[in-house]
Amino acid sequence: MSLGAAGVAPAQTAGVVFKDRTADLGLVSVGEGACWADFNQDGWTDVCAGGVISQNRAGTNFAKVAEVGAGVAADFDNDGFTDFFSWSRLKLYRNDGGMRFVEFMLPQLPKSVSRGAAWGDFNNDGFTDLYQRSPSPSDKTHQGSFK
Ligand SMILES: [Ca+2]
Ligand SMILES: [Ca+2]
Repeated sequence: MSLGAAGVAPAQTAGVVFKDRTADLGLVSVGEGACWADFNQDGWTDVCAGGVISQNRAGTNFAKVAEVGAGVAADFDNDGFTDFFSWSRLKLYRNDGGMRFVEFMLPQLPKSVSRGAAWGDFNNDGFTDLYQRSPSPSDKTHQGSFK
């Protein structure tokens, strides 16, 4: 077996084959970014791709749930349901009980085009904070309860 430049065997060496099943499973693959989370806590990992959150229906296909734009997912209010921040729309969507996403008011955001975001508990208070990336020096970090 030969190893690549990084010392890792290529996928085909291990017999792993990836097949594009995007359209077969009812998904759209346009837009920027994607994320996976079990938004309705049914044990099946759901997906947000092409700006659409889609529910995994027992591994057989996906059903569109909400159009939310490109973004990142995290449970910002610690209720057990994964929420979603759309950096392309500059909106926070609270997951209301599983598969309903309701816009949640954020503090005033910089009036600019966002280029991404990330979640993390930056101040270690147990609440997930939000970092919003923009091309200006007004990058913002929003903390905890968003009050
Ligand atoms: Ca699920
Ligand atoms: Ca939540």
